[in-house]
Amino acid sequence: MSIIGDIVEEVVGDSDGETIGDIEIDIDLGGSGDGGDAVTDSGDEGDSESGSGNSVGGTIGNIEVDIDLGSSGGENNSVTDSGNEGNSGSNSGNGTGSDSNSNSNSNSNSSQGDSPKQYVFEVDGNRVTSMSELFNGTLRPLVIGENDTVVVEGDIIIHTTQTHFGDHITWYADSNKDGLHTRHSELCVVSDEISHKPHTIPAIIDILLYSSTDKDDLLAVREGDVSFGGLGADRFVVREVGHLKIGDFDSSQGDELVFDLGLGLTSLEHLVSFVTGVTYNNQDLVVSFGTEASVTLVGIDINNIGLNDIAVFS
Ligand SMILES: [Ca+2]
Ligand SMILES: [Ca+2]
Ligand SMILES: [Ca+2]
Repeated sequence: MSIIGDIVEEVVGDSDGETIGDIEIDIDLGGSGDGGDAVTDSGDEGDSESGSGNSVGGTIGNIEVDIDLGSSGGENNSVTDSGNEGNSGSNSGNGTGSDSNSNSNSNSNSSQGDSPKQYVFEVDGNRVTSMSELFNGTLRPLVIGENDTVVVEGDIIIHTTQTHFGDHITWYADSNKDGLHTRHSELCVVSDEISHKPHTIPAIIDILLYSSTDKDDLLAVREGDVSFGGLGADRFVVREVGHLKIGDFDSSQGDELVFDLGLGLTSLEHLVSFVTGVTYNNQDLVVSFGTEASVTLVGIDINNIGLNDIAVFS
């Protein structure tokens, strides 16, 4: 079954707070290194494989992760991060992309590059009659379903979707008025009237932004946009199963990766149990969850990020 199926089954099935049994992930990506960089992220003994190449090992509760990153390391560097201690690594100005988040529409047609995903709306009065997204230079129609309401309010497009927890609202803006909108912010409005299983509704009920400031931001991480936090302790909130990318994650600033999917994830261990692969190439860390989902942290120092930079709410 696919990873998504697993997650859905976990939520829809008999997930009454059951604990995950012993789960061991041991992935060797076949590196050609002759030394191992052992990064141990817990007080417990990791599963110390003898494979060559760089490896990340850790034990989280009953779950062991021992992943061979397969890069061509030379000498043995051992970094131990004990439990919940902060990562105290020195960060040498990892400024990747921190200046490119000005939310200006570049009119680029690329949906996969660093420019934000762009949308086109057809409007009749205050009502949006159709919406599409620009993908590889062509407009791809998006369905406005019976659970969707899309309206115009001034210069802003407001898209409200009724969900199992209440309303999800996305605001779109076209600051340079070229007819191409980008996502500005989003909000989950959790209904009081519906009873929910724990962890199946979003925990964060504040507005998430799609562009950053130099202060501490709460940012949406969505497929198609590269999320930038800029300066400050930013919380990158994952709300979507998809291929996600963060352009300037910086643990030393207090940045945090937050999973708030509403899919029934109960803990960090639970999330880790769905990890199928980790790669670290050219300072990009890619964590895969099957073929349908991944999180890429661009330009990070592997020694300066740990499991304590991640929070799991739902
Ligand atoms: Ca625009
Ligand atoms: Ca910020
Ligand atoms: Ca930051």
